[in-house]
Amino acid sequence: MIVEVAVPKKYVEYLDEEISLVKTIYPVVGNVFVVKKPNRKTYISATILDELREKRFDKLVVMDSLKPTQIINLVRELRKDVIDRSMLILEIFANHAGSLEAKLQIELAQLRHNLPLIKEAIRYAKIGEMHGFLGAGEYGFEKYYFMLKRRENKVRREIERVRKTRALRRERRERLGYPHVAIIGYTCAGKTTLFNRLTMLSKPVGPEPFTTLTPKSYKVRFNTIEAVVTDTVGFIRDLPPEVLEAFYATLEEVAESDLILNVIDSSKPLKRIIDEVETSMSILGKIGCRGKPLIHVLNKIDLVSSGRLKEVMEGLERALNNSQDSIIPVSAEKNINIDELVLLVESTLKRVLKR
Ligand SMILES: Nc1nc2c(ncn2[C@@H]2O[C@H](COP(=O)(O)OP(=O)(O)O)[C@@H](O)[C@H]2O)c(=O)[nH]1
Ligand SMILES: [Mg+2]
Repeated sequence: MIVEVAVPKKYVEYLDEEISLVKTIYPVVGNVFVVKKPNRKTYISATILDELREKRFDKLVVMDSLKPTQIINLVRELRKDVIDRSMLILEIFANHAGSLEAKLQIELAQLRHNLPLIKEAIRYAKIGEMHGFLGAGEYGFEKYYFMLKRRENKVRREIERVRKTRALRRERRERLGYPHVAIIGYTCAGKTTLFNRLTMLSKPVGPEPFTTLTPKSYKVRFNTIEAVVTDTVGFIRDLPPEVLEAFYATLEEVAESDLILNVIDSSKPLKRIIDEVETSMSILGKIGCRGKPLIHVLNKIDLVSSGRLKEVMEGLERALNNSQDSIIPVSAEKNINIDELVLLVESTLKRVLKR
């Protein structure tokens, strides 16, 4: 599957991150083009639409929030699937979601996003022309709409029910007997690279004992201690409001962890590093993680000079003033200082387990 990607001008300085978000779901990215001035009807200008018609691709990903009419018009113009940034982010969440509640919250957000689209589609007379739109398949759009509406009500009731049993699940997890380490951080910080680096140290275990956890969890040995490590969805810059509830639901794993590794890209400008760390800490506070053991993993040190690293470490320490959190510089990719990180995780977990 080839996707073409439209990025609004406001995200040009974060192009790498935006493309990396797309690639987590669609590894083959064709062309990326910048939209300078979105157009009301189709978001993308007529000129670019003409260019797109000449190209071979399967899906258009627009990294912005589109109105239902804009999506429908694009689908009609291009006869291809079109998704916007919210839909992409919900797919990323769905890939990471482990708990039933997170899955339901994500489905609810997807339904809420799709219902107005279908309503809009119903307004068009020639609905039959819409190319594979939203997988309506054999259902008429009306029928499809009411089916999704019923599903929405059901999901809402399920969420209520699941919330009541949350405490029960937590207990069950504790009985698994391993401490839990959650890897968080912004897009592209190197969470997955670190996760892979850590899991390389251990034999992967079958998914079966961890079915209550996310699909991205592995058992890792930190010298004398074994722990379950989860590669979380982490933080995405500029989250659309309609996905916030689903986002918080995916963070449940973090809230229930015994130790958090906050991965930071040390090659970013210091101001951005500090802004992101501050936002991360405030989100963690909101989900009840204040005071939970936390290690800031300053990643990608292979890309920065020692002088700059010192500057970043000091800046970060100032920003985190009098917090108990440790800071450790590493390179997950170049395998620098990972042994020290393993030791630090081991000693921190020992302390946690004694409590
Ligand atoms: N130079 C360098 N690149 C890294 C390092 N760790 C990760 N990367 C690169 O950063 C990009 C994002 O990494 P990824 O693990 O997917 O980030 P995630 O979005 O936080 O999961 C990838 O291109 C990695 O190869 C590192 O220590 N040094
Ligand atoms: Mg990742």
